[in-house]
Amino acid sequence: MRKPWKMAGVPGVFYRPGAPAPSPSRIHRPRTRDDAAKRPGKMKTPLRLLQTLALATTILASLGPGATHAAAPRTNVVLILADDLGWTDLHCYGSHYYQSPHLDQLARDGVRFTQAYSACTVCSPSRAAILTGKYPGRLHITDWIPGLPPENPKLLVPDWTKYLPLEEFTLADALHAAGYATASIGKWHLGGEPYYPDQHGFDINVAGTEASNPKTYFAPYKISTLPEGPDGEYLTDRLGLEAGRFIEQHKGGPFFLYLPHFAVHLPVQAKPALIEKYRARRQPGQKQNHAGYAGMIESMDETVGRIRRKLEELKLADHTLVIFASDNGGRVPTTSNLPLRVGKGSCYEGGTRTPLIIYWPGVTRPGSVCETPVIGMDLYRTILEIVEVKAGADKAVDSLSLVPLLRQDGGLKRDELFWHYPHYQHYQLGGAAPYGAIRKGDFKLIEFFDDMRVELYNLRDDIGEEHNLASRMPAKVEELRTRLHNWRNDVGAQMPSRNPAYNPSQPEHDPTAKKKKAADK
Ligand SMILES: [Ca+2]
Repeated sequence: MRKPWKMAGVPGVFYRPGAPAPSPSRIHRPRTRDDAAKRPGKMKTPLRLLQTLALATTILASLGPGATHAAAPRTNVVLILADDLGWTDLHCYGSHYYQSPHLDQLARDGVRFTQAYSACTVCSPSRAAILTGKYPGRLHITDWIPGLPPENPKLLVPDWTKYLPLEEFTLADALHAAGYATASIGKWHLGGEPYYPDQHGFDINVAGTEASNPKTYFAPYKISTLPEGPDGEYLTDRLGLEAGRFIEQHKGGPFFLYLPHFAVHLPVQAKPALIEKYRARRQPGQKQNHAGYAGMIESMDETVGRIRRKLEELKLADHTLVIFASDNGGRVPTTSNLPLRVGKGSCYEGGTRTPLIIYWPGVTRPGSVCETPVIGMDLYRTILEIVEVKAGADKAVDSLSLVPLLRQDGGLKRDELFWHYPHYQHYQLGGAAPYGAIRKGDFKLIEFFDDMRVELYNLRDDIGEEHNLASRMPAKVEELRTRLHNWRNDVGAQMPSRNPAYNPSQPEHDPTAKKKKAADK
């Protein structure tokens, strides 16, 4: 029988939402020699059991109304982030080539969002946005770190921030302060060692560094924050194992597991058996047909299955929130994001529309689909509201809780989203020149900073952004452009400047220089 003063040591038992967990001293009646004399020894009899339960009830009552539901375990959080996984890269999002049975199951259990966006078309800004609940434009973290400017650009990129400042109060900081064990297992890419996850509210950092991708997915990895695995071990499998280990160690809860996979970022390297499997699945005319990439998706999907099995085994599944997202659109031509236009690094939907699946046990209706536009920052307030931790009004200012959508009892008080990318993606197929964009209702306006031209699309009728309506709808252009400019002023977004050394007789960049190639295995 657990003694009442030991119950205080069980995280969450006496927790009240919005307040720190009471210290053991608050409920631990000091033991005296007199007490010891009265104590009849080990509590074996039903009478002693009833007496102990009565005492526990009295203690709970003394803690006030917030403690009445305190016996329920606090909700754990598992946030799995894929890298560069495109909108149609899962079977449950329409792929007929890639297989993702565990994520498909997660979608059957929870809510699948069809208009979820990343806050940026590349890695670091999107991750910073999720972790801070702020737009990249506000953070001044607007490109992947450190970025790669072209040789002869018309515009010079602003002096942007190449790390996640320690002053930022991250999602992990918030959960850690509320008593959560916190782990970042996987890619970080938000600055060097002074800005690693352990400086941002995470108790544990496994494999997180300033690097944008692993040199190789097969051990030896040579990642300074990851103890080396046996030769040939596969990195995605390893991260899944580390995640399982963390859950096991913190099964008493509550915990926050942030699992930002390196997959499916370059280099494209999959396990040989999976490459063989997907080579055999190729059909003529398929837009998605990269066997190595398919194998990477399957391995990542398998970690989702392993984690969910672990949660079941440990009887944690009914109070563990599971979220799956991607940090930007799929890279072309490795994959195809059709019907969306191009992919990662572009200003079009292929660059920022991503999968998002949320499973909140007991709340989300199995197999639901949500078509409301949402964005990466929203995860911050969504998670905190679900786990009943308050976020101050000055925190996560660009984040909106998705709880009304998850409960299906309301909408969002917002009909516009913004993107700000004062950089170049000259090395990416279909990549962007400096731009800003707004989506308001069904319309999306893109403004290109080199000459301030605009493009306007109606996404409801034209999801592939093939028909630029700007010349036909000047009033709509003006409305959205004014809103976009006002937003930029409000958040203090940095703009690029004219490059006095720009040579118009030369191309802005040499397309063959520093070209990134996928290793087609
Ligand atoms: Ca990425």
